Amino acid sequence: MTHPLVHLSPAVRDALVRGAPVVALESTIITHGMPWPQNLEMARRVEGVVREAGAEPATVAVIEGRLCVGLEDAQLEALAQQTRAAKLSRADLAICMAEGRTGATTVAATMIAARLAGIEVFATGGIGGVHRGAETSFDVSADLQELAQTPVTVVCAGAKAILDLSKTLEVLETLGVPVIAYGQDALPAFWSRDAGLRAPLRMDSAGAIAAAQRMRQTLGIPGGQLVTNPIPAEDEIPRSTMAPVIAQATADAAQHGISGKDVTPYLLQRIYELTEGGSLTANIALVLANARLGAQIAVELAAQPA
Ligand code: PSU
Ligand code: MN
Repeated sequence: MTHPLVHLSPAVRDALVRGAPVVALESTIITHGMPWPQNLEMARRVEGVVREAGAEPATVAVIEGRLCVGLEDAQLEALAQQTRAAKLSRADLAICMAEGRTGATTVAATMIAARLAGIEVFATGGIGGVHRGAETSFDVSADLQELAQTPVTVVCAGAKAILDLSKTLEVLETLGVPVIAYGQDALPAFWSRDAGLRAPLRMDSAGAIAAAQRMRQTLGIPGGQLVTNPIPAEDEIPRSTMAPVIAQATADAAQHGISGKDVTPYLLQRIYELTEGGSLTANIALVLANARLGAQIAVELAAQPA
């Protein structure tokens, strides 16, 4: 079930062999999404939350060419301190491995690794999507294509509010990706619970999400599901507070000529500065909530074998 080139940690291997629930976790959020040392603290707490909810966490990264699914704590710590880890999406994964380098996986690359390992659920903060101004920049994240192809349910807090959320929804619809709001009608917008847009689909339980994934599999429809889980109310930053901050960060990125893979990390860092750390506190809270829901879905999937 697991591809021979995937290096499983002993705990993840044991869980997969037993058919126990496993949740994949990405690492770009550690190396390119949050500053040291909060990134390490977040990564450890996320793993703890997954375990508490009855599943095994499997953080994914390429370490000296090895595609690792499940990291030991020392590996997690070393990665969190890496300042030169590459940001790996679908386009870069194989090259990083072939050259024996170290890199952190984005949503797209983590989905690929999860599929190769036989893991069906993945929890993160926010996915990439269609950037503002994409009509001229053509900046559309490879995460969207991956959701259309790779059969993994991804739990996030909505597409990051730095994106053009309406265009992101349109592309996901074109690609046939179900976008499910968890427990509410509105699409969540990462730091805020409501993007001001209605989500295409709504589901209210982990069991229903798991059953939908099984049905998709039975019908032979490729690709995954996107579950958007609103940030807990007590941790949210209202949309009206974030709007000018995002506008400022976006303008700064344009002024500095930031493009390609650097756009998302630049915006997240700039928003962290502009909110004096407030965006990071919210970001950590929403990742923890997503890890919990991801684990609940993994538990349901394990109880509903294919
Ligand atoms: N959300 C965050 N922090 C991040 C990312 C998302 O809060 O660092 C990362 C994810 O790994 C996502 C990637 O897959 O940004 C998208 O990058 P791009 O827009 O270049 O595809
Ligand atoms: Mn991009």
